[in-house]
Amino acid sequence: MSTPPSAAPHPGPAAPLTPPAVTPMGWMHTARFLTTAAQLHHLPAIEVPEIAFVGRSNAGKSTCINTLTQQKQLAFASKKPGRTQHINLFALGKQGLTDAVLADLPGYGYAAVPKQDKIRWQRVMANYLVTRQNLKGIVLLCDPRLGLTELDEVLLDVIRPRVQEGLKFLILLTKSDKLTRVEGAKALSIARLQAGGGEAKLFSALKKQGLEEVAQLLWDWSHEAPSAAAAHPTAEPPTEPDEPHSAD
Ligand SMILES: Nc1nc2c(ncn2[C@@H]2O[C@H](COP(=O)(O)OP(=O)(O)OP(=O)(O)O)[C@@H](O)[C@H]2O)c(=O)[nH]1
Ligand SMILES: [Mg+2]
Repeated sequence: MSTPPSAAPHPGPAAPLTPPAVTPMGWMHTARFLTTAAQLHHLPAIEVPEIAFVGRSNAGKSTCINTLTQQKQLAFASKKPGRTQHINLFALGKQGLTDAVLADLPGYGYAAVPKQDKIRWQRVMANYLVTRQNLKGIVLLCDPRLGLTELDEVLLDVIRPRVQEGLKFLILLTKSDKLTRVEGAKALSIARLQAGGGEAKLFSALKKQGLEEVAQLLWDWSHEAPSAAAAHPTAEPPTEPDEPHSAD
């Protein structure tokens, strides 16, 4: 596991303790808006690792990004599902030294979205997940009270080949403040089985549960030596998925 660099790499025995120049949480806090795109070809080609936040509408993707970056309104979070309708990119790292990018993707499964828009977004998302060259990791956010839905399973099928080739993957069970300790432990053990080659964690924006762990994980993903397999997807873009089911 890589660790953040220290401000004083070789302090002598008498040197005062110096806090690290960059902690995963400090790194997260450097996030700033980079760009927004309604279509895949509008996304800029980027060299640095990109980490995508995906999941059902209302799962808590934008809130998670705001919590991780310790910024109230970096990503648009809302009680109204379907708030995020573009792919929004946020740069991490000191100004001029961007070393990773977070991508907030529109949620799926929201019943009130017109059918044509649903189909279009499913296609954009699937193409993004399969073809995005610098995609290093995927965080699939899931409300554990609902569990993984059919559309989450479709997404898992789409990304499985890339996960097998080294793409990082985390199922993040959001809103864990709504669960008892026992319910949380049960949801976590189920998600760990479903995560295949990936990991699963509990997260609460409200209680800040899992915050530092997730920040550390994303740091590690972004700073490990590049994997040739993950950087060069071999799969063709998928064909249009089936019509999605409505959300409850
Ligand atoms: N109790 C609780 N509520 C949360 C938590 N995270 C998010 N929420 C709430 O869930 C709702 C949806 O959050 P968003 O972050 O907008 O969800 P999203 O996944 O970005 O939704 P779309 O943009 O529609 O895909 C908001 O009302 C949030 O306040 C959490 O950890 N605990
Ligand atoms: Mg959102």
